[in-house]
Amino acid sequence: MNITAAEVIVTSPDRNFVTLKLTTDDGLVGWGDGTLNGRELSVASYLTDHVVPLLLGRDAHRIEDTWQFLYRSAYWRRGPVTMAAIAAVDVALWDLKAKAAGMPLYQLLGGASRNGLMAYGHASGRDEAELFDSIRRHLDQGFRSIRVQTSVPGIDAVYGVRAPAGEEPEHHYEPALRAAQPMEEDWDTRAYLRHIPRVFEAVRSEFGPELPLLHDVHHRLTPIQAARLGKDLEPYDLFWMEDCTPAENQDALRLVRQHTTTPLAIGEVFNTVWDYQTLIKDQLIDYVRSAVTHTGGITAMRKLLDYAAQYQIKSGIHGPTDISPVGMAAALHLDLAIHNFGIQEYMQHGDATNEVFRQTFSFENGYLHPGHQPGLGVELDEDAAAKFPYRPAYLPYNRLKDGTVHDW
Ligand code: CS2
Ligand code: MG
Repeated sequence: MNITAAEVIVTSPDRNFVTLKLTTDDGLVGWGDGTLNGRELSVASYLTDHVVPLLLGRDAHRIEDTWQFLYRSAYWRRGPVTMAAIAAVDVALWDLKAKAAGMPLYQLLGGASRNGLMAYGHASGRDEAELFDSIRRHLDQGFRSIRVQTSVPGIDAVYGVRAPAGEEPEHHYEPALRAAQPMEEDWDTRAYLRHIPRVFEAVRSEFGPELPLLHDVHHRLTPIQAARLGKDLEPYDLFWMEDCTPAENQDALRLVRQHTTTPLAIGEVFNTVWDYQTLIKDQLIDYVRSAVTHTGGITAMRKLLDYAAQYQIKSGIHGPTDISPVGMAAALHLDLAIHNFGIQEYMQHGDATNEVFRQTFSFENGYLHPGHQPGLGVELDEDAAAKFPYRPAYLPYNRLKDGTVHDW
């Protein structure tokens, strides 16, 4: 099964996606996701200019060897662009191998370890009423676990808080602004730390003790501030507190850990197992948040999650809309096969994205399943993709009241 063609497709149905298409001499086609939100074209170039020429003529069955070849031969290891490009190749090769075997990919990873994958959805609101409505809408859609983000009095624009249904179609909420410049938001840590525990107190008293609740801090706190928030949230029994400090300093989590029993999740901006070395070995976290798409694909994620399993640390694979349905399907197959599955993020894609990426995964009663088609179960419709050309888009960023750029 030799690779005869490799092509990079950039399309922007609801947002930008970078997809690798591999074709073999058996006539099979495999798909891989290399989308890096706000920096998409760098991965497209890395693939087209530097990886595609190396793939032609290679045996598509040699997944591990291809991974090691791309990782080690480049000399320049790690980094989001490199690892997203390697992920695109790796996932496309797994798609091909599973199609050649005539099996859904999870079968090649050891078979199903469970019947379905508990997913969490994103509820948010500018005030309590909007937030409660959003939580109810998610419960009606079947979600059994909910991430809670709200506006904060004293802060004008908080990332992750969408306009209510009616003002903005829920499925079309996209955090990256399609514009030539990133949008500026503001930030006030003391206002945030005062407000968030009150929000969770209100949500618990309205929705009861059972509902798993999650919260994303988006890397905005110092270790001692994160420790305080974790402590203040303990009465509300969170499923996790995500990305509480900037991700570069693994030791920051040690201080947080010493002060709170609120479970910790981190890693959506990580690229390799090395970013987790201390966090996992010293048991400073509870959930691994990496995306298959940003961490070198299934080959690398499997090893990372097996390492985490030795320390009772579970998966919480990143699944925002900037992961394409191809990257999402890769996550679902891996989730189904591993023993230490924790939860899967599921932020539904818009209609245009679903038109470009034909999918077989299902969401029923709060549980995702990758489906039973051979391979990943996602096929890109190239005619549909061609209708949506690339448009520059940037994530917002934030500044303190005095104008200082603050941590994401
Ligand atoms: C978020 C993401 O899903 C999450 O947990 O942190 O929305 C994240 O901001 C984006 O994926 C960035 O591209
Ligand atoms: Mg996050």
